[in-house]
Amino acid sequence: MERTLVIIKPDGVQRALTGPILARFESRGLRIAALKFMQIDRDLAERHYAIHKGKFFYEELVNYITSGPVAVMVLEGTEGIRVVRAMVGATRPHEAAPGTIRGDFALTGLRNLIHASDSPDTATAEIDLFFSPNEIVSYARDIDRWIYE
Ligand SMILES: Nc1nc2c(ncn2[C@@H]2O[C@H](COP(=O)(O)OP(=O)(O)O)[C@@H](O)[C@H]2O)c(=O)[nH]1
Ligand SMILES: [Mg+2]
Repeated sequence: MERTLVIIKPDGVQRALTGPILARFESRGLRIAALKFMQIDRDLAERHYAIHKGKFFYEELVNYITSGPVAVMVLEGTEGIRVVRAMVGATRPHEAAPGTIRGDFALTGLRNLIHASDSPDTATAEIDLFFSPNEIVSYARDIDRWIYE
């Protein structure tokens, strides 16, 4: 069982794609361990995107992620980090494969709808940044026995 952090970015919320995107993860079998709707402030954005500080697109990136409300969640499942990244698709929407979230719902530029952790280390750090331990729920669903052998 691996946990990963997903953010439906401001363009995803504004385009009313929060539900359709979340539905894909649920349909795949991933389990929601935490979920909140919020507006990211500049301080949190800078901490979340610290790895990109100094890059030419950093300012634009911070402005983008703080430009409107977002849906933030922790998802869990077998190989959760890799599975979710594969479902998200390539960073540039026009390069994202059909069948991926970006490849099905986004077209151009870097308004790419969604963030997902890219490694176990970043997943741990990002989950920590957005959720306190008591906001993350451990539980089993009745359907899990039909998903997990
Ligand atoms: N404006 C601009 N934004 C970028 C560029 N590269 C990446 N970004 C943004 O920064 C985010 C983080 O970049 P990265 O970690 O490489 O991509 P991701 O993990 O696929 O989201 C991307 O999702 C984009 O929103 C760029 O060249 N220009
Ligand atoms: Mg990234």
